[in-house]
Amino acid sequence: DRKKRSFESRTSVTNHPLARKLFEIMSSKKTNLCVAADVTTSAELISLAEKVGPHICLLKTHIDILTDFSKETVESLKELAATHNFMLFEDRKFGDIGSTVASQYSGGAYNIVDWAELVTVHGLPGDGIIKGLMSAINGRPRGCVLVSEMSSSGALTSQEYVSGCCKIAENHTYFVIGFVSQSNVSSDPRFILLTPGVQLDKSVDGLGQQYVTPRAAVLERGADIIIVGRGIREAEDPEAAAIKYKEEAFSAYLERIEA
Ligand code: BMP
Repeated sequence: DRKKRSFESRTSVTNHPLARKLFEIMSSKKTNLCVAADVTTSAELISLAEKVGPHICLLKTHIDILTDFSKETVESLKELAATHNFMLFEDRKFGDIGSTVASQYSGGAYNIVDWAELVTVHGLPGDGIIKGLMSAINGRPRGCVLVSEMSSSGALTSQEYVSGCCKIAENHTYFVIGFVSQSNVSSDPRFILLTPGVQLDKSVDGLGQQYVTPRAAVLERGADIIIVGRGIREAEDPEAAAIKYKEEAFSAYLERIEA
């Protein structure tokens, strides 16, 4: 059962190199925190990554909200990721036919495949989307996380949709390393569950977002990794906040595997 196993022990059950890398980072850095770096300038993005870098396993970006994106932005991010041992995770939420996503992944202004080891993908189009993305990786180690459920109120992700996403993942384990989810969508220890909508002092944001605490995400919803944006970014001291969220989420994880 996924929820009962340590990240370390799950390293050996997956054959995806990036899932292994992520498990190793989580075990060695003792962190299952992903920061959502939803800022609008490269300077803010780099500064946030410097502050939270030592405390995270993943830095999640929405690269298209930057007003000043450049190649230097991703070069700096790659350097920080290497220095602090975290991975770059572009939350692109690809959602189109295979042929289109292949161009979106490897082309345009962002050339996402070049710098983001992991990306998010919707299961909605069916598994052609996986084949399309795979056609653009050119031998590089890359992977994706399927968005199986969403944190926003009124999300249309039914049980049937979730099980469809699980089938896609099971059939494409050489590319899919896990799920964005709000519940225990899979007990397969190979898959990593990432849960957004996590904040300590708020329950909603007025635009549909719904929050749970790090403990609830890990212990009640089955999250392996918590994704935190504004709870950290808008804190007076983002580094201190990152440490707090990291400790809460990692101790909940230890509690879960020891129970
Ligand atoms: P915040 O913690 O500030 O609410 O940010 C949450 C982040 O997680 C955002 O970057 C959002 O795009 C992402 N996200 C989410 O909130 N819910 C989902 O179901 C899937 C997401 O990727």
